Amino acid sequence: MPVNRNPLTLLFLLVFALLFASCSAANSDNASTTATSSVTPPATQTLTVIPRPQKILDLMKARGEQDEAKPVLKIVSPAKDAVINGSTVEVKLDLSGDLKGYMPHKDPTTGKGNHIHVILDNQPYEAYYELGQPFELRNVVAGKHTLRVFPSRPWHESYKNEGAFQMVEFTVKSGGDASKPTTTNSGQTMANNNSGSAQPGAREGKDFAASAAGNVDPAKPLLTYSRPKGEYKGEDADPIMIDFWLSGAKLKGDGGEYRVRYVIDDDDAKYIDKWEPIWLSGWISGKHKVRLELLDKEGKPLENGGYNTTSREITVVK
Ligand SMILES: [Cu+2]
Repeated sequence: MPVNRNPLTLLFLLVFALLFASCSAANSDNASTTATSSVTPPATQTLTVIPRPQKILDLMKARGEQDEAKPVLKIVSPAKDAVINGSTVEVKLDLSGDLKGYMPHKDPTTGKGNHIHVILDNQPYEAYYELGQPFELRNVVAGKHTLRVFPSRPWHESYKNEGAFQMVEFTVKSGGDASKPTTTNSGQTMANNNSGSAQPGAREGKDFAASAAGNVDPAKPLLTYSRPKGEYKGEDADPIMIDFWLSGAKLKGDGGEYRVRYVIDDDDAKYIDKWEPIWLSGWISGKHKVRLELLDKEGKPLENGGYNTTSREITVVK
């Protein structure tokens, strides 16, 4: 009784086989390996350094003189070596210098704008837009911390003039620990409880993961990792900019003796010899590791509190 069905099944199989054969035939045109299976080989990523994208050149043109500004940032709070009680640290900054119209502000329609990169210890930076109100570092654990700040553009490229970067060390006492015996009155407890959850429309701020200051010597060469970070989607994912702040060191191509080495995933190391952003094109979807290191004239990593070698994981969604 299955006799009747057989020709149909055979026909189906034949059509399927033909389809499959034509598929693998087409595939074998651009596949470099054996065409014995239809499994897609793992995609490899080849990154190339490309010039500053036209999109950014256009933005710069529309901004007028802003990109020639020489913004100077001062950390008003926390003061150098300040001791702060409680887990919320208010950051207040003073912006001065030759601004040429540069002013941090988030455009409510685009969600973009000039902003300050705020870095607690060696964590990924947070963006701070409205300097009229303090920025809150929330949930900061007890101990010694560093804060680093520098002005940035809407596309996250930092200003690299003298005075743009500032770093302070401060200490948090009994930060973030709600189980600590409270010797103060209920007002103190209220304040603690409120600090964790910001009311909508309130101050800019961020809950921070537990971290501690590196043993940094501000007089020694210091590389501050800025970009890339987080997730890159669609047209933002190609190219992706690498950008960092450099203090107390000049790179080879700028008349100094230092180099910056970067390693993406497990690729060969590449070098940056001029202090400017680079744009890398050719990212494939998925998670990637980006490592930035400052090297001395012997080509060895220059240690400074652990900050001069920084790895970040980013996600590319195409
Ligand atoms: Cu930014």
